[in-house]
Amino acid sequence: MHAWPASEVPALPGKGRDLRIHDTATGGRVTLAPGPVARIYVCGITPYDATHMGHAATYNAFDLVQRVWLDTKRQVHYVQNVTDVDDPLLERAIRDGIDWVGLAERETALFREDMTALRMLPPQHYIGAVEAIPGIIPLVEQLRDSGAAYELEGDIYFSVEADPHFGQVSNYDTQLMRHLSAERGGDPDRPGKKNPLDPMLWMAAREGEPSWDGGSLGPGRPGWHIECVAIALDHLGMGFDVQGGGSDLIFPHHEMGASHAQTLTGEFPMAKAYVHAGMVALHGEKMSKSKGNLVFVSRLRRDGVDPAAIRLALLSHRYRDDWEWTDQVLETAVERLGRWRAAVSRPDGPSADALVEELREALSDDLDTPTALAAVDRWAELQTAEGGTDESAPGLVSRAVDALLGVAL
Ligand code: 5CA
Ligand code: ZN
Repeated sequence: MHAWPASEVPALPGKGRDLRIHDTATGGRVTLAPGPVARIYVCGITPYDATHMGHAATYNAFDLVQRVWLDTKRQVHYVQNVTDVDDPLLERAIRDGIDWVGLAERETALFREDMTALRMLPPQHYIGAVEAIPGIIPLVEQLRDSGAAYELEGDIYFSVEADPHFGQVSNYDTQLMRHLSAERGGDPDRPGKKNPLDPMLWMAAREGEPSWDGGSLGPGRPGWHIECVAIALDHLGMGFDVQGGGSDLIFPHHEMGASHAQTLTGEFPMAKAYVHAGMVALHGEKMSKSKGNLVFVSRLRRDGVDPAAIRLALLSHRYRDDWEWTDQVLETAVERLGRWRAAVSRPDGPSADALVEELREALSDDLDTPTALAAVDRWAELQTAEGGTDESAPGLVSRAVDALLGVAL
């Protein structure tokens, strides 16, 4: 699949700091020191509805990870998937009486537009589940042939016992894992499974549902976790730097994905850090396509809201926190954007060298965006109150805010 156009990332004087980030697996901060090419996989959308603020907040967090790496003069190898065949997508297509392929294409196209408008850097590899199927089949065969997977009425399940490190991404207890498995696409109560938590790798063809020739697996379609593993291993290999997504992906998705990959390769860990963004809520409940309590990026754009203000609204919260979207969050961002734009539109101003370092320090400190915004606020206030004589300052602030925060002033 094609991704979306990249906005330019201005180069800043000096060099950024290495990223210290919270790793779910170890439960603490890790300092990431990637090689010259940092590798990141971020779970993409299931395209059955438009991009909402929760999605945008999560992609914003991983965009910042890349901007910090780029500022350390590294290259970034970024891979993202599109879950363009899965139960929720098929169910929505049936509910609306439309073709599931058309639905996925339409919503993926809208996602690309939203990401472009928000200045999110595009992945180098943007891969759909459907196009990944030829690479998924041999992995499932390998797991089955090595005894790490088994058949149940034509479906193929991964045996969580095959991975000695199973459980080390989420560190959740069995009861919680079982509960979340039932809630998030698993089937812990299905009779005949070796372990209730075992996830499906290959689902045998169902009447009225799309299916693909799976060779020795028989006709069917892939499970959710193996989709991301096949794409990540194909394009990044083991031991990549960051596996990213929202906190609702910790279990089962990222736990199972890590176990699949570790069992397939015999290597550990799949990712050096498992990074998870908090959940954005609306009216007290997690924004979710299934509940329908949504604020869409595209709707705000249609209503004339500047995408830079949407981005500032996302940045005003720390990525790991759960937070609530309100009109006030957006109003504050619109107002801040106005102040910043006025401040950089002058021909000169107070020196911005210290500000660049403050931004670097805040972002390298587990993406502390509230502190980063407060630093720009202070420079803008000083500009308004006293001004300054540094002719390079307004341009430097614009470039730094663009390069490090993805906001075009
Ligand atoms: N296709 C899978 C990942 S392989 C999927 O989870 N798709 S999704 O469309 O449901 O979500 C896309 C991304 O947005 C995921 O990282 C998910 O964790 C994140 N996300 C979904 N809802 C919210 C929310 N309310 N707040 C923050 N992030 C969210
Ligand atoms: Zn995924």
